[in-house]
Amino acid sequence: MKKNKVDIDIKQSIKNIDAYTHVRGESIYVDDVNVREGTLFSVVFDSPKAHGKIKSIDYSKAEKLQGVERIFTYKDILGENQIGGILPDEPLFAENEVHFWGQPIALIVAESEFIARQARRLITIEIEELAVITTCKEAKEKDNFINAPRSFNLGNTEKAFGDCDYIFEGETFSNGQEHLYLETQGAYTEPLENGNIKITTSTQGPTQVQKTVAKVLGLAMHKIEVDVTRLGGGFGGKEDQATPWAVMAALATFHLNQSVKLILNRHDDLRMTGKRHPYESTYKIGLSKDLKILAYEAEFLQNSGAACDLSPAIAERTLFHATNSYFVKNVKTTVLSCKTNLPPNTAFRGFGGPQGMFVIESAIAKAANEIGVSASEIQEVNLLKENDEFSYGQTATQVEAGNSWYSAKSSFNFDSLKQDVKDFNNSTSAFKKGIALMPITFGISFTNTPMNHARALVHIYQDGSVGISTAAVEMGQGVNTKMLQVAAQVFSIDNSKVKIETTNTTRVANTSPSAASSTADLNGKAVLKACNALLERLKDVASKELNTNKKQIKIKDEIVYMNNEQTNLTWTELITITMLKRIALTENAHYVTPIIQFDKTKEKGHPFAYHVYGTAIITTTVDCTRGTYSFDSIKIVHDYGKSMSKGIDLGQVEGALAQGIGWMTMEEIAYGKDGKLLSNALSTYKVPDLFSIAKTIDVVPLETEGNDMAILKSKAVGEPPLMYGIGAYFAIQNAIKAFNPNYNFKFHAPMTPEKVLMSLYEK
Ligand code: LUZ
Ligand code: MOS
Repeated sequence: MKKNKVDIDIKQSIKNIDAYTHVRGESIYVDDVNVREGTLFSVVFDSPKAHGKIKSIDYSKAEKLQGVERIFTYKDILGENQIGGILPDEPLFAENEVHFWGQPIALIVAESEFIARQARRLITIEIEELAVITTCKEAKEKDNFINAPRSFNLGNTEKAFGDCDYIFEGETFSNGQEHLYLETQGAYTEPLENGNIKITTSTQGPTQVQKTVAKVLGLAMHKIEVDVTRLGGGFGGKEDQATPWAVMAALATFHLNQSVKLILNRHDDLRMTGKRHPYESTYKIGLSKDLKILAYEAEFLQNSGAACDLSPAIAERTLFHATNSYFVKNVKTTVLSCKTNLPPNTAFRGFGGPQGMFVIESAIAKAANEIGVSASEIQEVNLLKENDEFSYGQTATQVEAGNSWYSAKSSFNFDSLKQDVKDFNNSTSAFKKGIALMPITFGISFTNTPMNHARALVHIYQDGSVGISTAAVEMGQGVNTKMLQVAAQVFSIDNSKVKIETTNTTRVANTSPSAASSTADLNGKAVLKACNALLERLKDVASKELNTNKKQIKIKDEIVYMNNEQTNLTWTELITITMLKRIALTENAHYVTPIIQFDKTKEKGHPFAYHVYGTAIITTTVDCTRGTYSFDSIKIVHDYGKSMSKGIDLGQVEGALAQGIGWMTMEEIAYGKDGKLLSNALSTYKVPDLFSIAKTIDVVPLETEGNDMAILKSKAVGEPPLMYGIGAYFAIQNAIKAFNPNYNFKFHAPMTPEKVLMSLYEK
């Protein structure tokens, strides 16, 4: 095997094109937009109870407050009071009932946000309380589901369990996770002539906003223009849940014919928005003597919250990733989307995949502990191989599960790391170390096949500069930089000649949200297609101009070459000539992912363009007096394909890793039995900081051919590395076990210091 010790040279790779304005504080977010004179400001009045009937609401005092313009409720909606994307089960404003604490009831519009907030305190509401459900177990007992269960099956588990030498069963819990985008949800809406409305907002899904505003306001979609410059973070939290705020502001603009701003403050955002879905799951795993997993069953209870949102799609991805990087011949997995009185939970980096992977990793850890081997032995013998079948029918090809695993073990000398941990544990008692390996396999494409499309609109202006519009939303992940690279590379022009325009529904329409790690692939391929079409056109013009065959023409570094020899014709001159010949310098391209399909009636198909692989080795040290822990090192071999933007991709790996570790170890969302969010501030909700991650992080690219379905063979990188964080959970478990031989492995994430301390001294 090749040695993969190729360090990323960030200096060599392109800088994120937003870096300059970011560090100078000049990047524009929704709250930075220059507002028009007379702009009004608004706050949302939300439910102070998790479940009940609204008996009465008194707005009169609030309405009389000086500076309050108007209060909008469901009664002001001329279209449909409905924002549900998959199922129509979510009103914009509650009518007669409330289903979660923080559910929007009204929008208060005033001369200033301060006045709107004062007015909110003057509203009184009387609610007849109904029983509150916060857990999946309760919802299941009461048959409270969002939709019908889904099951993915392969082989025959019942029969296979009969052949197993070992069978283990257990329960797991993984908690939700707050997105904590730096930029909270918000929108700024402006009236245009003839009742048209322009919306500037922080959404991953501009079309979803446009469509929903049109539906709620009872207008045609062409009356609504949505514009997105960039997001201060999304992480899935703005795939669907950026929509309601834009709709509310647009509703006010529609009625008042004035500009309206709505920016949630952090408390309001934390309380009113949904998060990663908590899961309560059970598993049964069967192995042979030689540690092959012969059968695996799991039932996933997803805490969907009070409305559907994206829950069914997220539940589906849990099933897609239920066996992570392993080939299991007999699989039976079921997911139930449980309706509870929490805010509707939503997309979050990984989209249900991490929740599924945590369960099989728990099952493996449990089996290893009971059998008396290390988990890595079980992991290793079950790794996915070429042509293995996933439970959903897709055949695994270009598999890098084994490659990344063995590369990680050899590049980082796993055996000696393991020995170091052992030696350390033998020599100290107040501190213990733990080590774990975490392989990942993540499918790339929206699992809902019709969503896998994108468009690009490319203008070459007559001075030779280029403007590009796509459906891609920049949310810090660097997608605009990648789009720029594609165009600059195809035309062979300087990066400074290319501008990436805002994401706007009048320039690129009917778009899928920027999500599923697929944005650079889908939009990049569209840019590639448009630029290639323009290039062909330009080569035609050049060949005529130079009296030669088009095949002899090449453009390199803004110079036209003929037979590989430099000519006097420059890029800019060629553009001028093309313009004078009245040939179009604009192209619009549409890209759809080929091959993919999925049949939900059979639960079989080929849903993913390709998979991303990798393996992490995580080492932790637990302070056995305090229950605190730190991570000594995280060493990763990651499958980037042929990375086109190494610095950006490394940033994605590091950021996702931090977020995964946060989810697994410290971020503890807490709701009271009454459905009130208790972890409602950063004083009670701890997210990773610089010290929480690891003293050293090494990320080594796996040298592979890349994949043709990936943009320039540079594989999707947004979500997959989050799941390396799952290894942190198991490293901690192993350290606890080294201290307390009586410890019974628990699979209840996050593994907070409090839980670690209890576990260290458990009898
Ligand atoms: N969003 C979505 C996603 O709508 N469909 C998906 O398959 C998906 N996967 C990951 C993240 N967001
Ligand atoms: Mo998503 S979790 O918005 O890619």
